[in-house]
Amino acid sequence: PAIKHRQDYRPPAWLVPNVALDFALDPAATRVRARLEVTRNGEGDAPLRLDGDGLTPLSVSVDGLAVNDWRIEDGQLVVPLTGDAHVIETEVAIAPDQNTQLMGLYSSGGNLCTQCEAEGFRRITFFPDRPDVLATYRVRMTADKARYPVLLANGDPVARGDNDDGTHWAEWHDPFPKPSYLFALVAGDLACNAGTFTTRSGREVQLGIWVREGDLPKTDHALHALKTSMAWDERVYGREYDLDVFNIVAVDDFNFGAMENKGLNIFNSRYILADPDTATDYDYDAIAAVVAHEYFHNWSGNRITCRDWFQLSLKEGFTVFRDQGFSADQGSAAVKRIEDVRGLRASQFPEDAGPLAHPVRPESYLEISNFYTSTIYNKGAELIRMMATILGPERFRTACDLYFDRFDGTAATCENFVACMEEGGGVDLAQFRLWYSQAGTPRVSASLDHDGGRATLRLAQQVPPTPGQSAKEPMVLPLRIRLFGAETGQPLGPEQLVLLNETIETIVFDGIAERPVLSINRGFSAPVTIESDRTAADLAFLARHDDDPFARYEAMQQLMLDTLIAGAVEGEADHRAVIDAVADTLDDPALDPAFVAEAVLLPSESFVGDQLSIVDPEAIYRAREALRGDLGRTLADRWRTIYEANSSDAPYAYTPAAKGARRIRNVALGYIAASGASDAAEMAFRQFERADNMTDRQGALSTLVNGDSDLREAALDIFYNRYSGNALVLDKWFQTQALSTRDDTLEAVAALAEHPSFTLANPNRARSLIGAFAVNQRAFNRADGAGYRFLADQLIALDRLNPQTAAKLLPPLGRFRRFDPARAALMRAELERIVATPGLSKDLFEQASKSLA
Ligand code: HT7
Ligand code: ZN
Repeated sequence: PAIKHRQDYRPPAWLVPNVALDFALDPAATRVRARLEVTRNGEGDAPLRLDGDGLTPLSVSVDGLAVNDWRIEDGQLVVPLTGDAHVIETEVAIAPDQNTQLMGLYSSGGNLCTQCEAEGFRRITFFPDRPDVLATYRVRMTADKARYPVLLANGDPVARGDNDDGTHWAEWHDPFPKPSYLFALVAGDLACNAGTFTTRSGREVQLGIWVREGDLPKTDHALHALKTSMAWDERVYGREYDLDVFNIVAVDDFNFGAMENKGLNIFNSRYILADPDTATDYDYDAIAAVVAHEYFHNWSGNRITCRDWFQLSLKEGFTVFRDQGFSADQGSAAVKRIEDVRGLRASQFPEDAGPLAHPVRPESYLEISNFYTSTIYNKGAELIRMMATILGPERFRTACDLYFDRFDGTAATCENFVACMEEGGGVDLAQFRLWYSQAGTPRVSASLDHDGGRATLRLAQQVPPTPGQSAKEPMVLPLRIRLFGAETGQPLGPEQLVLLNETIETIVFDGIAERPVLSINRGFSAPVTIESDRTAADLAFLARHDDDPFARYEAMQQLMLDTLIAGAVEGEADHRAVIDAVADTLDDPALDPAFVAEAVLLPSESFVGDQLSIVDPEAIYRAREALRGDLGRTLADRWRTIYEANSSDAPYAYTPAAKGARRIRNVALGYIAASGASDAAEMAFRQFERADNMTDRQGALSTLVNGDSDLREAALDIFYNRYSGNALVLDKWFQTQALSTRDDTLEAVAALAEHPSFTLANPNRARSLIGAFAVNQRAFNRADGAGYRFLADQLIALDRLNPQTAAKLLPPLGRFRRFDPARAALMRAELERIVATPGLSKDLFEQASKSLA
């Protein structure tokens, strides 16, 4: 298969200003007729090339006359054309019921829906399926009325009617030119939670959240989040919605979280449906964030789209940055930042340090679906955040306005965005652009000397080599820095923004009488790793005194990390500094419980492993369990007090205060269990039984599944029976077991893969068991290699159904360079087995072969 290179971009030879589509919908055989008005773009006599994937034309006509001088080349329909403007009509037949890849037009839960990003439209009809071909769409669809009473597409409804044969039809028109990846239609038996939103210029928008009738009571949170997002984008970015209709449809089978199709978002139902009995606080937060994300794409993605897929982070990085800002404004900004950084470190940092590392603007790809990565999304968002930090809020807003005004209605590039930041912000970002082209997480070493009233900070940066990029230039790293007096605990001067842009730099602070302690990368102002010479005492000091909540959290994490590494490497460690710092944090009445809950959580086993050149999963697990146990026992009274103080008989409320109480309470329960207390399982089971909400029920279940009490099986059975009709909650049942720390987790997971409720055909279910197991560091990396074999078997089976989902689950196998030779050989062998599998998709082939390279 052909590798695509960013440098090979050429403008399209033909444009398609207008397209009309006519669907005769049927799950077994849908007929699609397409009428394309095409115009030559520039000079030359290139034939018209229309992308197709698995399509065979039933007919082709040019300017109303059937032609037969067309040919199929690599799936493309090639039509010789003599003039500069023509009308091309094609007809194809497709089978949504057979579409297990969930790309193009497919069936989910008896309804028909589409997913076209990135290259799914070519599975529906022949078209120049590239994001820089913008067309207005007119869509007509006909379907059986009893089976598909609701017919939706992009834009505004134009007309509808009934036919004599039991079918009905609807026509939709989207006046905004859009790329094919934003096309959508839905035909189904759906109910609507309807609302309205009046834009700041006074236009009333009809909002609809479409779901199965029985799920209607679970849609209020999503509808509320949508309205809140619309108001937020007007207030914070000055962006108003532009159509009269905004519909969201929830489907159960979906490869991703959601899709921002113009005026018709299609969502994975897990990011729409919520009620206290079935959704956790985490789910509620995620629903609001994803609803906001997709809505914000209307400007950052739809009104301004990407010129080519190498520019994907233009829309995704910016939109993640926007949704992070939205979520921060809904509750605790500090906790949101901590969660985002934890997510970045859990997925993007390992990606950047492994065989699949790539720049935020990649140079090449085999399969674009493999590039919907944490680097494109989350590191991309960090790049925008750094530019916002460098510009400051007002100039950043001016620069965003410039970008939206200048590129509205076009397909733009990352370079266009940075140029607007430069022009609108009045700054030079020449060197900053390296963030788009250089992969790898920069490492900054920081050492602070103090001598005779002068503090000298020495900073050095290093960007590690990554595949295809052995030598790196120094980058611009915006580091928010402040010094604190070690005796007084007071800040020694204001915070400074240091733009580190050399390999080595020295910064001098004069008039520093007291020994200073360094607070650096406050708010995680740059997505880098800091290595400093701060002692355990310095870190403990910052954990108590730093006035930046993120830096306070970070100091605590570093202290914990150093202790865990010592424990893993040396077999034992002194836990006192961590225990004292945790005790002080628990005792500080000024702190928000939600923040405390984050601050007292130990770094994950995987994050500890990421700091070591060779990961010893057993040693890390033992060191972490030892520290958890010690914290649990030494602070036993505090955990119980916190547990009781944050218990309440009040009914579930999704408020910041109630969420914070549930969070700290469940963290306390975890420590009580870790202490080995004899009543821990009873406590957890009591919570499990009495809970009126999924946050507490799942929190209790997660504690129980790690143990061996009889109550474990009882709770799992109760949970399964209670929710056997609810797919999203059953996913939690599978996932919780796959994440268990027990020795027999692999055997349990293998048995669950044979469970009647398990299927690889549903991506949520596959991810909940297979995906969760593969990130369970100890269980997956069992010394006998059985975890690797299990994952490879599952991926090979899944690849036959859904290559995209299979490819997304492969990366844990590619981490073999970080493990001992015996494990590394076992992992490599499984990767080689995958690559050698006949009929492998290019999705899985690309991930596996790059992992081996
Ligand atoms: N822009 C959307 C990406 C997406 C996607 C990509 C590949 C395969 C299936 C997909 N479904 C949605 C989601 C987003 O970032 O908003
Ligand atoms: Zn997105």
